[in-house]
Amino acid sequence: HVGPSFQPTHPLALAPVTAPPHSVDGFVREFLRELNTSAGVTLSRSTVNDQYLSLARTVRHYLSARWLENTRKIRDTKAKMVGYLSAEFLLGRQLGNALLATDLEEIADKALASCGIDIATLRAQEVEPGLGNGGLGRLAACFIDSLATMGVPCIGYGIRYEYGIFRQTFVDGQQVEQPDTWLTLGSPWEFPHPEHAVQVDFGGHTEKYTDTDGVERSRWVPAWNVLGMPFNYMVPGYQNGQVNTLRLWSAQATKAFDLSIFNSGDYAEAVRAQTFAENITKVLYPEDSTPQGKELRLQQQYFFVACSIRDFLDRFILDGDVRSLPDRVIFQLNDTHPVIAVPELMRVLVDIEKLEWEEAWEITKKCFAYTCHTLLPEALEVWSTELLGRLLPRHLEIIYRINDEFLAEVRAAFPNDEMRARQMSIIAEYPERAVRMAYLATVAGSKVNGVAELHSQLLRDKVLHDFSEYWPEKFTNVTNGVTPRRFLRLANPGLSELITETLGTGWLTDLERLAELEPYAEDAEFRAAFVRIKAANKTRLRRLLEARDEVAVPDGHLLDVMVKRLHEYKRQSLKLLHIVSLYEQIVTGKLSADEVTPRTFVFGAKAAPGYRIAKETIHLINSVAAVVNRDPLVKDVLKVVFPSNYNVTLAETLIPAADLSEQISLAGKEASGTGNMKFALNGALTIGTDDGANVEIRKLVGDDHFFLFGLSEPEVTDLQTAGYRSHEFYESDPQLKAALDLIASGHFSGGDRGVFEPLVSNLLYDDRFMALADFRSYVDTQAKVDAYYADQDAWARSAVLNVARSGYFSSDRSMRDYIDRIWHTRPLR
Ligand code: GL4
Repeated sequence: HVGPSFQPTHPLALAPVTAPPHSVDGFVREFLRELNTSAGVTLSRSTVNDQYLSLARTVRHYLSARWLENTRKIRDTKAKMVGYLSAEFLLGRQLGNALLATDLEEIADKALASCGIDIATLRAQEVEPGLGNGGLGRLAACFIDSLATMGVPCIGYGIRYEYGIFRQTFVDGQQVEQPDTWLTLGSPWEFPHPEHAVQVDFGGHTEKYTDTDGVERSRWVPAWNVLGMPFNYMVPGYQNGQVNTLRLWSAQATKAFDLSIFNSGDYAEAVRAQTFAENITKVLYPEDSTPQGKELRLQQQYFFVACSIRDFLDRFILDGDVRSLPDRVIFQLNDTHPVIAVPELMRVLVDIEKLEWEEAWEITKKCFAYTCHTLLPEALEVWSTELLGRLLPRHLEIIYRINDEFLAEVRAAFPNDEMRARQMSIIAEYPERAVRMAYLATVAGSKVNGVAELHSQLLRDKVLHDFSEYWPEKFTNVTNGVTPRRFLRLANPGLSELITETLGTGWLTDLERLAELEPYAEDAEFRAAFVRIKAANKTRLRRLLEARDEVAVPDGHLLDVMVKRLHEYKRQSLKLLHIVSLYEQIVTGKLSADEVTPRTFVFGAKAAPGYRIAKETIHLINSVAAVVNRDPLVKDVLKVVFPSNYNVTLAETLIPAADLSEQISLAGKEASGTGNMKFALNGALTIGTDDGANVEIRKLVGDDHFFLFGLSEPEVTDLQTAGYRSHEFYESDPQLKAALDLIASGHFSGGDRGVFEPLVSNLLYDDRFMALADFRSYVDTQAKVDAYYADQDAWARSAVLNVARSGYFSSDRSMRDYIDRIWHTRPLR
């Protein structure tokens, strides 16, 4: 179904398309043509949306020639590719990145200005594709940006959710979720390819049969199917003429499916069937670090990997030699969501391509590698065999056989150790019989990696201990990174310009060169320039929040920012206790307002819609904000700001303005964090625990420029073993007691003690994430922050050093590590 290849006769058709001229006039012409022919309007009658769509399509034209060329080259040279399988790609807005990649920023500015249009208005029109929850999805987007920039062939495979992460609003301080209708005003960045639709089967049963060669085989007799429709997105490298592909799948009803029902005359039933099929990619599960366990979720997972594997074979293995697959691709499993790809590839190789099981298994093991992104035991995905067997009966059979053979190996290696075999089984028996997807990924993957040094160590020591003992060489670490194109160059043009003035060009694709800024930390003039940029970024943020949320951010405050998903382990409540405590001390006269450093506390966080405590925490933050912000006693020193709907777009304005980055998870719980890197790179100082990548940030920027606090991971484990009673911390620390009591008293809930009672009780009698145990250390360290901030010069020095020493956290470096340790792929050319 790729379509006939034919010999074009027109000379123009022989050469690939060329990009429009890189000039203001060329750009204007192209833009007006788009406006007239695609949008079908004249400039004078066009809306902002018409103009935005036409601008996006114009920029697209500059990329497509390179894209087609790149894809052809990958096919012709049979280069080994990375197949990045991810249920989430949290891309953020595309326009700015595309303009940067094509070096069209100035030209587009001038071109639009000459048409009487302010490009900023059009940029603001773009709705970001929120096809992810948080760090995991954003990481995937950073990785594909880096691979394109490094010229490494990669195809990202994922899901084109019709509704991405919900739009968060607050009603009376409580989170209300609204659908994210990101597609309604047009989606100029995607190329749909209905002719490449792939059929995906579900349900039914398996049966044994004797094949024509006399071999006894299993086959799947599915009960229903849907179509996977691909939408391509260009992934441009930074000014290098490389463009990779992101292919997202959308579910549609198959013709055969509804036609038969139509023929039977049941129109309503036919339409219902269509809706049923399309439901598969309707909505992103707004769950982060907690698996949903819902049937539709498994359907999504199988749907996109089945499409992707079929697609890869059809498009890149043109000679049909599936044995060459390991030379052509390594599929990276972004957490366990795509792990059903393992039995799917086995099924394709054994049932369809008729390879022997052993050979198929050897191929499969070479084609996959697995990244684990969490340590929370409750976040590790398991699928009940009941559900899996019902939806994917053949896959369950295959998983059983993989497990049988694996356990036979384990038993041979450790005779008389049945306990070990049971612990390592891919099939869990309690509380129900279920497939442990992380174990399946570990058994099948050529490599298993964690996402920061501490996390990888804990994976080896705890979560996957038996496996790391059995296959020590399988385990490795790759510390996460972030793309400096989006999170420094686009988000912080002022700082980027200062860096370029100081170091020349080239640093943006070689971020370790930021180290050359070190000496400038001692340069008063450079520091002054840095401080001016920070102030300008704060002004930019102030204007945005005023327009976006109608909140006023005071001038001259220390800007303290905590932005990330709302989760107990991340401990927004610890931050909140600090604020309440300061407030309580000031209003009771224990602390004089002019003793505290004026601060604005900014939160940004979405809670999973079904996560009660998280939603109550949001309510409490908003309620504290309401009281604190209107109390004249703290008017000039404390302000709490919680803009709703934190997303990539808001992050791009918030992070460059921050002075202090809050990375305060309980040690051992945050696998890596990536926001922590973005803040450091933009010159915020971190207050943080020894957790995730904080450990590496602190090592690199130095203890003098990082505010460490709290229990270490081994201390957490010890305290847990000894028996943690949060109540004791409450009883023994009057400051903590006063803060909690104030919340419990109903002070922030109009006198109603019931509203936040569950939250307070949870902290007092459970406190799984030891917020109370770390309170003392946290507030003492915050006092050090205040004192240090009083010395503006010292603070600026530290901020500059944070920038200079964060080059390691470029996702380009992460990609090099994946290539060296896991993928062994090479750049094109
Ligand atoms: C996460 C981790 O929680 C986060 O620490 C990490 O930075 C990110 C990318 O590796 O992956 N895991 C899940 S689940 N969601 C995340 O954001």
